[in-house]
Amino acid sequence: MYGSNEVLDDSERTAFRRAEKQYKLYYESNSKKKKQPKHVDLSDALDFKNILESSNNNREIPPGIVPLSSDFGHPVFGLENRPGFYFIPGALSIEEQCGWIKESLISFPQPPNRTNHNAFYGPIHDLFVAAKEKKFLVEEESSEDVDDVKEWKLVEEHQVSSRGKACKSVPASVLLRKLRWSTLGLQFDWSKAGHHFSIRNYNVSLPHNKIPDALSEQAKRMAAPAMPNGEEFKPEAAIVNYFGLGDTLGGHLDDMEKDWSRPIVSMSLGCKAIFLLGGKSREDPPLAMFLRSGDVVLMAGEARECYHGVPRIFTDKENAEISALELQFSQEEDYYFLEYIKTSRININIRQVF
Ligand SMILES: O=C(O)CCC(=O)C(=O)O
Repeated sequence: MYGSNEVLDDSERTAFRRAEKQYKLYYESNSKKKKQPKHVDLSDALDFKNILESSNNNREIPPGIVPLSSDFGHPVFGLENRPGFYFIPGALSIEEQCGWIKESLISFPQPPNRTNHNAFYGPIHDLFVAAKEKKFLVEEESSEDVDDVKEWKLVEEHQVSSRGKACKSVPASVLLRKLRWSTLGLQFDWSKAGHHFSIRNYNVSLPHNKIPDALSEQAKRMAAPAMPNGEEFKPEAAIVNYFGLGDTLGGHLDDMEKDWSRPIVSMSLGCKAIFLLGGKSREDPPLAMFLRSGDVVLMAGEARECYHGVPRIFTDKENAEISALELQFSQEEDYYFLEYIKTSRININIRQVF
């Protein structure tokens, strides 16, 4: 997935790329004051919150949107020309959203789960707590008999200066900000990703824990509208994507799982985003839609062959739409979660691999 983002052959010429550029965050170049984001026309983006409201009030809904009758307990919408795509607006309660945000910051990035920081720093334990406690990750003096093996260790702030100027260090809070992904369950190997003929796949020999039971149960419940009657979704792997201001997820396919009839269950948390759902070719103009905290998207069957990505997240007060989350976190008096999520979005996508 991340490998395919890097493929720049079709640069700006495809319809998908043009849509990404349309929604991406750019700043006004001649703004004398504080950096001003360029205005983006959002009028074409599908808004399932409005669509749900219209549907609940028997008002007309946009053409091509299909309310799906189900005994699921939440309204579910499909798209006429994208069979296998399901949108469940507001599927997660505010408590569930807060719970998954906390897990995504505290326990999901814990080893043996891997994160984008592994390649450089090796496994880091308790990054969120370390950031909260203003700790630093410092490079250990390499022992003489082990060439080129660098070890990094979390230490208190006051211990950094005592190590001398030559000692490399980075605040844990910076690493938390730069956390871009963590992988749960079967580990995805993107070590070879990043070039055209990348050999990226699940690597079953990498040490891993099972998907946590509670996440597995949540995913099974959410997957139901896309599952054949009587069959149960088997969560085996998950990727947690963390987005800060300006972060994007380029158009890609998730094609490493064996059975594409099984859905990918994708949960949105935190700041609102624009999701682009294209077709089977990057030349197909994608549909843009808002993803809010608590929304769940399922992609199964034909929809698994469709390019998709996230060109924008909104962190400003007006557009982020996280007031319910802010209220919940402020009641819990854990301001560090609140501070993080105010300018972030988290996506957890859960997959059946085999
Ligand atoms: O962030 C999202 O909502 C989409 C995530 C996604 O497309 C993926 O991880 O494959």
